Order: sequence, then structure tokens, then C-alpha cells
Amino acid sequence: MYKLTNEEVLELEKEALQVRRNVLRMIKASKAGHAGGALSSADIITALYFKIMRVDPKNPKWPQRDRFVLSAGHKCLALYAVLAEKGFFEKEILDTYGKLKSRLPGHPDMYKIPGVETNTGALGHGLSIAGGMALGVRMDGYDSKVYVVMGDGELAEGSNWEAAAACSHHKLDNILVFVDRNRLQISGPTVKVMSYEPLRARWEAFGWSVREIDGHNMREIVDNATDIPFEKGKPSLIIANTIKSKGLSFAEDKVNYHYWKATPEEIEQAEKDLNEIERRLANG
Ligand SMILES: Cc1ncc(C[n+]2csc(CCOP(=O)(O)OP(=O)(O)O)c2C)c(N)n1
Ligand SMILES: [Mg+2]
Repeated sequence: MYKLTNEEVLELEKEALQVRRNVLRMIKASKAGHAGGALSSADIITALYFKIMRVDPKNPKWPQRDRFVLSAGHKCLALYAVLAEKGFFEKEILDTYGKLKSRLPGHPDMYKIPGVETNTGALGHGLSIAGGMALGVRMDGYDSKVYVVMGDGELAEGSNWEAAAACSHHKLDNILVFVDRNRLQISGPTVKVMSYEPLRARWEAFGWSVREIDGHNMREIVDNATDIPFEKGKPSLIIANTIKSKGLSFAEDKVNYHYWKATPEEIEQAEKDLNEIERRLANG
């Protein structure tokens, strides 16, 4: 387990703010995008790339690297924002989001931009791919880990549960899944659209070791994500309680910002909201 100092917590929070600014930069370029789920998972993905994962932006295919699979591919604004911040590609590319021939499509494409490990977007496939990666690196004798972010609405895809059983069967204790539990999906609250409660008990019944955290708390994210496997021989899963559109005062926890068609007034307000976070962080 890695314990962050207070300075490191602040540093990560500042990185996450910059990541949110990058998300807004892409929304400004395209006037629309899947902002809600990107902003609920932004803190987790920032912590993974800046404190937890072993990756090298200069050598993105390094065999011994850790892998990241964004199973809920529509959250890709967060992934692009982090990859740009980490130096996988130039930030100017963010301004092409939503434009014809952009290297940043509406769902991640591993053939277009370095750092994207696999194509996702059709929900329910990331865990199968990640399980294969975890098995593969183990067979190659690497101590690499595989990190996954799934949506809570995504869990309604039945294929996830085959993958969950397979990861447990193969004792893949080098895999860590975050469920971005913002309690909303595209068309409403997850419990109303298709309930998978009790979430924790279901994953445990599939042989996973489960913890629950505040998915916006850097200390809780890093403490737990650097403590895997939670149990030897079992895959690990974190239920991360989050808020959809976290950081935008007018959009937090609102289902209609799943796909944000941004008005100029909203963009102005979003900039004010992020400036306010910056002011708070500057005061320590
Ligand atoms: C197989 C499949 N079915 C439907 C969709 C359409 N879709 C895109 S996002 C989404 C909701 C996902 O909800 P959740 O996993 O909770 O992610 P969040 O909206 O919270 O980011 C749906 C149904 C899809 N991308 N793939
Ligand atoms: Mg959700």
C-alpha cells in the first residue's frame, strides 16, 4: 500500500483539475460530448496514470507496462485528457475532438492514438479483454497489472458476468476493476433501468475481493489501488462511489448531461466552476 503525503494529495488534485480543463477544452472544440461519465471517473483515471500505473509515454508498447482498459468507452474524454496530460500525445490534438478525421474519436481507438490499449465503446467487452491481458502477462512472466474502469450501468451487459467468472476461475489476482458507481446511466438511475444491487454481494459471489470507496478521494483511491491483490488468488474490485459530471455545478448528478450539448452560457459557467476549484486548491 502506498500512503500519499498531504503534498502528493494536493498535487494529484491539481492534476485532476487540469484533466477536467482538458475535458472542457474538447467539449469547447466539438460543442458536445459524453462529459458526465468522463467527469465521474476523472479522479480515478488521473490517480491511476499519475501515481499507480507503471507506464512510459515515450515507450507506450513497453511489454512490462501496466495496462489500462476503459471498458465504458464513452468516458473517453477522461482518458484522452489524462493521456495528453501525461505526454502520450500533444495537447493541441485535444482541439480536434469531434472534428472530421480527428485522432480522438467518440470512443477510443488503439490504432489512432498512443496509450489506448484497446478499442471499446460497445459496453460489456472490456472485462473480457482485460482478463485476457491479465492472463497473457502472467504467462509471459511479467508482474504487470491490469486496471479497468467500468460503468455501473454497463454491468447490465451479461457478457461482464461471464468475464467475471473467468477472471475468478483463472485466479487473476493481477487485475483491478473500478466500478464508477455514479448511479446513473444513459436513460436514468441504474436501479430503475436495470438493477444489479446488491452490487458488492454479487461480485463477491463471483469470487472477487471487493472494497468500497469515495471515488473522488485521492487518498482512498491510491491507498486501495496500490494494495492489490486484496486477497491472494482473487481478482480485486473497487466500488467507487462517484458523482456524474463532478465539478460542474449545473450538471452534477443530472442524467441529461450524460451527453452534454454545451451552450455558450454553460461553457462559461463550467470555466467559472473550474476556476473556483483552482482557487480552493491554491489555498491548500
Ligand atoms: C452494448 C451497448 N449498448 C448500449 C450502449 C449505449 N450506451 C452508451 S453509454 C450508456 C450508459 C452507460 O451507463 P454507465 O455504465 O453507468 O456509464 P455512465 O453513463 O455513468 O458514464 C449506454 C447504454 C453502448 N454503448 N453499448
Ligand atoms: Mg453510471
